[in-house]
Amino acid sequence: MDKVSDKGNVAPNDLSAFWMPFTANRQFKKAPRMFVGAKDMYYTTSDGKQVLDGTAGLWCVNAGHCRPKITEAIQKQAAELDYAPAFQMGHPKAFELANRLVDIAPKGMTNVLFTNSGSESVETALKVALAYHRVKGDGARSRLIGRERGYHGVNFGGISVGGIVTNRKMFGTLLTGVDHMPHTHDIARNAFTKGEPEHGANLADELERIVTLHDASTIAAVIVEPVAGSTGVLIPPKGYLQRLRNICDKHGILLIFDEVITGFGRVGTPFAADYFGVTPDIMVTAKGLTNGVIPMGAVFVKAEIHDAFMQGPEHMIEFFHGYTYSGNPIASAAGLATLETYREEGLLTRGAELGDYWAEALHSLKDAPHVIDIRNIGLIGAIELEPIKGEPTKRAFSAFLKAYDDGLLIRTTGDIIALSPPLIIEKQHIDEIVGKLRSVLNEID
Ligand code: PXG
Ligand code: PLP
Repeated sequence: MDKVSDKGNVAPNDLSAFWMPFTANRQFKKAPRMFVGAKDMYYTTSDGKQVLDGTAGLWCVNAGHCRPKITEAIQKQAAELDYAPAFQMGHPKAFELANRLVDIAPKGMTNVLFTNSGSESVETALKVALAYHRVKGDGARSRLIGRERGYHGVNFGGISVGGIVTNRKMFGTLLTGVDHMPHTHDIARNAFTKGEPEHGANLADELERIVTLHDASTIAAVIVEPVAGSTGVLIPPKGYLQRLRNICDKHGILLIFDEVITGFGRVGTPFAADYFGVTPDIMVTAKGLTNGVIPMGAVFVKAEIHDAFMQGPEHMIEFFHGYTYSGNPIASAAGLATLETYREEGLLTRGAELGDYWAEALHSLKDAPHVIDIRNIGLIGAIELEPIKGEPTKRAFSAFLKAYDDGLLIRTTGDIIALSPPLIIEKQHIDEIVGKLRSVLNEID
């Protein structure tokens, strides 16, 4: 294949070898979209264009791009201690990062396991939940409950509890002993709601139905995204998460929040658990932990869970799980510098300050062509489009391509446009996003 661009000196000249993730490979390779640089709110393309980042990369660059403190921390760490074995050895920054994370975590979450991605964090959380019941002598609790339209990464545990048919159907029987609750998306009753929708808290009672079917003594954990991101920003109905918490408490079931997207300020509080006032037993994070710059995830657990494992002879490994790169020094340094940047700039609560402006701006698109719903929470937004008859996803994908041409990066899933800009966003960028979206919606079929 031909060289992509004469100007972009880092653009590769052969695109065939890289089998790209979650990408229409053939379409992309015919008309590639390449980023070669980034600063704060903008990307630079290989043909020298500026593109406003409406999605914080993939929901991860919460502090904006190429932030000096993070860059310097990575450079320094790479020169000082590049790698330390993760098993039976340590290095100070991993411990320091775990402490700083516990400082900002919901009260009661006292321990952290490190991973390298959201998908690995999910697998880790599910394994902790299953093993916790075992160490407590309650090993019959082996069922896992997820939810329709849930996204929990792409590994086997995650797609088993996940609720996206395209991510599941190719891969056989998956984990057994998994059930799914219904999703909470209800446009008929909740369209154009700002923040949490009124209708649907009763859907949490479906968990009671599942408990009645299998008996609580067989159920280990329930995993949900507090706000489902990947399947198009599904905001929980008022009272729904509290109801899930109550049912889990009643039956001794662990509640896992997958905060890979909602963590680190996305909804205007450090974690969605803070926003909704509901604390899970286990909390799954990644993405914003290192501002997306170095792969890293973290799984938070309550003291009771951690402490349950700390028994038996002291020379014995307490939990047979971990990754070569758990708490990697450079990732740990990036995480510390990221948390420092969030703290200095108040980014973990900036979504609350800007949330109203963001909501009004997005909802001003209510009368634009094709729009059937708009929803928002913190600095997340979604615009749902009427699908073209017989050609689902096509309209939103055209919007994505048109927006990119116009200098705006959006994400689409199905016929939903999802927005999640870096938390350093200013009002003028919000106006730019909405202005560009209006012209995109006016122009697409
Ligand atoms: N859980 C949740 C809730 C996520 O959103 C993962 C787990 C998996 O994380 P990793 O790091 O393994 O990708 C995610 C990731 C999108 C999009 O645009 C969403 C994700 C990733 C890429 C794109 O919807 N979410
Ligand atoms: N496969 C093989 C052959 C390995 O030796 C290892 C780790 O030692 C793994 C997979 C797991 O790799 P990671 O620890 O990076 O997840």
